[in-house]
Amino acid sequence: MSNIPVKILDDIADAIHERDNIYIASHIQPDGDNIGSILAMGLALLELNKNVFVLKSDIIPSDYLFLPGIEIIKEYKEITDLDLFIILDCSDIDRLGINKNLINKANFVINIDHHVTNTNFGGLNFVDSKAAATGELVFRIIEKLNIKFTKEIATNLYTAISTDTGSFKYESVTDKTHEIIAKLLRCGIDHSYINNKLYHSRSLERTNLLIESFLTLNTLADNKAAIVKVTQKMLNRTKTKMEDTEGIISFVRDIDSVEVACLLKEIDDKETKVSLRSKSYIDVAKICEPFNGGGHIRAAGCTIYEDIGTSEKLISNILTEVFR
Ligand SMILES: [Mn+2]
Repeated sequence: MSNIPVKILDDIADAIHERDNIYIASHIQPDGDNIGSILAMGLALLELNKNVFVLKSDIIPSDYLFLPGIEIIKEYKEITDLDLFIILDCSDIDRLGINKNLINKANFVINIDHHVTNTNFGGLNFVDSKAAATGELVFRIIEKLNIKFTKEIATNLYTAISTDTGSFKYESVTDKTHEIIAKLLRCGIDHSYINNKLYHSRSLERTNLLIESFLTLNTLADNKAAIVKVTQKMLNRTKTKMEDTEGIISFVRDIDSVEVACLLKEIDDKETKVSLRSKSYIDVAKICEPFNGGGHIRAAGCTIYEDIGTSEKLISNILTEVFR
């Protein structure tokens, strides 16, 4: 996290104080930073007695259903007085999914994010690519607004930061990250319970999917790159859903020789989702660029509109080139 100019925090605080009907949303295919950040922000603004609407843009993975306040994430049929739209952890408008059109209805938009690829689409843009998680930026805003960090808010922020840093292991983690976490621990959160919920709760079905996917493990470039696949057939056999692939890719990256891990997900016979992770020196966001994807240096993704076999060949060729 870089040193944050005081002005942006003041401007955001002013914008929030001036407005009453506040909508909050994040990207499709939600992860822990997304859900933890919108919940923390939503719960904090409720403390200010604002009319707060936390918008659902996609299915919430079951891992996060334990989060306090999860019931405030809802779909709203009719949205009229949109004084302020706060968008969190979302690099561009398209990633808002069904909530994308609300951008035009909103009187004012605040964009808070840490993706390098953020398009600065807001009236106010608080974009810090050095932040390890959007949760760190939400922490700063809640602190600026002088809102008490309740146990519920702190649990959501801990989840946001922990999940986006691989449990504080990634190089994006700074001394400031740990200072924030220390403050959250002082709010009385049960971090052992949170960690059990987040990282030690894999169902047997999901474990079977992990095993099946690893049977497809393919390495290239002197084992510096590794690819695993998940097909619709595997999901059927193991009685799982595509969101149950969450976490598989980190097992691929854990292989000692691997710098780039790749997970290919068969959406249908003309669509493959690609997730990429790197360990220490390859910029995987760059690899996704030709396919209109993006993300972070160490975690990125894209969609290839080909069958999974063809997609594997395309990605394999690029990875071979990258390590040549
Ligand atoms: Mn994030």
